[in-house]
Parts: sequence; structure tokens; C-alpha cells
Amino acid sequence: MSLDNPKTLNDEAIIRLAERVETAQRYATPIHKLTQDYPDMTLSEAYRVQTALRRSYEARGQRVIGWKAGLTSKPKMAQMGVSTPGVGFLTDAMERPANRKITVSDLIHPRVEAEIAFVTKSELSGKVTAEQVMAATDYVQPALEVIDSRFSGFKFDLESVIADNSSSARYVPGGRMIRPDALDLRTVGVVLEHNGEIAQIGAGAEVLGHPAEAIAMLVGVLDDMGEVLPAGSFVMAGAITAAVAVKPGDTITARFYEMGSITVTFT
Ligand code: OOG
Repeated sequence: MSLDNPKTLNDEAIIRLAERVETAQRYATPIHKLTQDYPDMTLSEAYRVQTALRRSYEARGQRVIGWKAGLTSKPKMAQMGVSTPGVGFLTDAMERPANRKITVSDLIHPRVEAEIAFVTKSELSGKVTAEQVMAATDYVQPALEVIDSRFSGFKFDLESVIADNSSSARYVPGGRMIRPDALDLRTVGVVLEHNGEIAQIGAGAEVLGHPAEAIAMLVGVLDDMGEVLPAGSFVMAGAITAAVAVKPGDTITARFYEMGSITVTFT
């Protein structure tokens, strides 16, 4: 990359974009896609914005406890019109307990997703296979993710959504913790109920054929960023079904075959 390439975003521009995203997150005020101002933004520049956002959260005392893969299933790709998966970081401040009330009035346009989460017992680095992910996994468990795009109308492109930390907002681990080989994760069915009505159904295989493939993809992206996935990380593999929009007063229950369920009421 040449330094005088006018199309390359310099460090200052990257930090300014991260601040723009962070302000939209903090005040729940939508912004336009970053590519509207920077149509030539590349995927690696988008990840540099995400990294600047992560450093800013850390500087404010939040701890990165893991990562999430996103846009890893066909239903999600079809819903969002983006067909390349990506990753985002998770901090301790984004976690909410299962089977309780969760505030969403501080979000712009929250949507809920049902996912399988992996908790690792050894470090994963470089380019890894799904088998290596399984071997490094302590346990798997259900999780709900509440996503909230900071972009108007929940409309974005790959570069913008990656810069926005893949729409990460809240996550809710729950259900049963089980050994990764105790079940065929491809055939784990999930039923997502919205106010008592079945809204979405799916199975683990929707996620890149096997949820562990999404974790392998994620470790590869971390490697490209010069990062590793430490032991003890909490990593979500991505939504199995399309996401469901929620508002205060709504209740969501996700039932996972053999893995238990998570219910959350939103306020
Ligand atoms: C991007 C994040 C998608 C998933 O699990 O697929 C995601 C979005 O749809 O806003 O978290």
C-alpha cells in the first residue's frame, strides 16, 4: 500500500470513523453507511475501524471476553443481502443474564438471533480446521444475540457492518453446557418463538454446514488481524435463522434440541 494513495484511509481517518460508530452506539442514533463517504473502503480498512473501536472500549475499561461470527447462514445472508461472513468482538459489558428482563430501549432497532456458542479450553491461532476447533472446545451452549445495526434502516454493506462491529449489541448465554462431541451440532434444531408464536426454525447445519466451521473462519480472520483466540473465549457461531425484530414488552424463547432453552423479555 502506497502512503500517498489517496484512496487508502490513514490512521486518523480510521479513528474518526471508529468514533462515529461509537457515538452512534452510545447514543442509539442511526448514521448513514460509512461507504457513503468512503466508497472505496476495503474490508481490511473496515476491520481497522473495528479494531480502533475495540481499543476505545478497552480504554474505557471494558474487557474483550470473546468474539462472534456473523452472516454465516443462508437465512441471514438472504435477510441482509450480504453473502460474506465476518466477525465482531464481544465485551463483558454486552453480556446479559438469561431468563430475565433485558432493556432494549437503549438500542436503535434491536433484532434477536439464536446461536450456538463455543467456549474454548486452549488457544486457537493461524488457519485452523473445524476439527481443530472441536478439539480446542471446552463446551458448547445456546446463546441469544441482540444485534443492533447503527445504520439507518438496518441497511448496510459488508465494509460498513464490519466497521460497526458486525452489529454486536448484547448477548445472552443460556441453556445447557454440553461437550462439543455429545451431539451432532449439524442436526441441533432450534425454534425461535416471538410472543408465544413460532417465528423462525432452523438447524445447526445452516451455519456454514457445521457451526465449528464458523469458528474456524473467525480464527482465520483474527489471524489476518494479527490476533489469536485465547483459551477461555466465548465465541458465537452466528445466527442459525433470520433475525427477529423486537421491542419493549416482547418475549423471545429459543428452544434448542437437547441443549435447553433461553427466554428473555424485553423492556
Ligand atoms: C450483521 C450481524 C449478523 C449473525 O449472527 O449473522 C449476525 C447483521 O445482520 O446486522 O450477528
